[in-house]
Amino acid sequence: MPAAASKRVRGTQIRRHFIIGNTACVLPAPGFPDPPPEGHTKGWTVYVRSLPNGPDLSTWLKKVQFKLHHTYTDASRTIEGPGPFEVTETGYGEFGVEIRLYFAPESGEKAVYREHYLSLAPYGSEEQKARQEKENKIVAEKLETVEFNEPTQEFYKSLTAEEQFQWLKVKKGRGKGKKPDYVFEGEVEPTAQLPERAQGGGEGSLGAGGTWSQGYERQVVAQLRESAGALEQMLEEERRGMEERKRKLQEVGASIAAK
Ligand code: SLL
Repeated sequence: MPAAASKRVRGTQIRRHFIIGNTACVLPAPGFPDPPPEGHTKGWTVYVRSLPNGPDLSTWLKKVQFKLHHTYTDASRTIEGPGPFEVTETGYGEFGVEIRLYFAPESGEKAVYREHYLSLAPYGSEEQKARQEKENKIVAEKLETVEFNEPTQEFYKSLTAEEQFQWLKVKKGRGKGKKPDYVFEGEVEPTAQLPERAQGGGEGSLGAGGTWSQGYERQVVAQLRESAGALEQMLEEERRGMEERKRKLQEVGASIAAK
């Protein structure tokens, strides 16, 4: 049962981006049973993860339930915090994994539902497909968001605490009697926001070294706007056609009445 909700921080929203996705490979492959189970041609891992430079999602995510296809024994797999929140399996077919996210008890928030459709086959351009085949690795990820509206005071405290960035730090120079000196790895400043530019893969590229960025987010938004524009145009043409039909109908009506 969730703990009694403490006072809420009025007028405050805290948003968290995170990743839901899967990797897949053709069997046999390292890390999977060899020979594979009868009829199983693919190995895969479905996961819920922090952004590469983002705060640790186990701050707010306490349990994940993955519901697999009913052909699996024990189709419901529950992973407790701090994770890693992932399930690795072998199989032959794609299906939608039902994912339930459970929040920290002090949040007073109800569990939320997400779905991830497993991608087991190469996708994208011919070049991308060729690379996925060569590396025997498919990565299919999407960016997800949760928003905590007026979080409880206790939850707000952990969502704004420094500890959630601890996982991005590497221990350095642990001398005798010295406290470990933590430094951030890589060049990107840790932040709860998406980075301005993608690391590695360049603007708008994902998987294989590319990461989520504000640049990529802008590109997705621009594409959506473009589609909305095209739809609006189609609607406008429909509207014009309708007016035309209406006018003709009236003409017919008028000529019948005149007879
Ligand atoms: C469908 N996409 O249309 C298919 C279902 C089945 C997934 C995919 C093996 C499970 C097992 C497996 O890959 N199941 O043998 O444990 O319904």
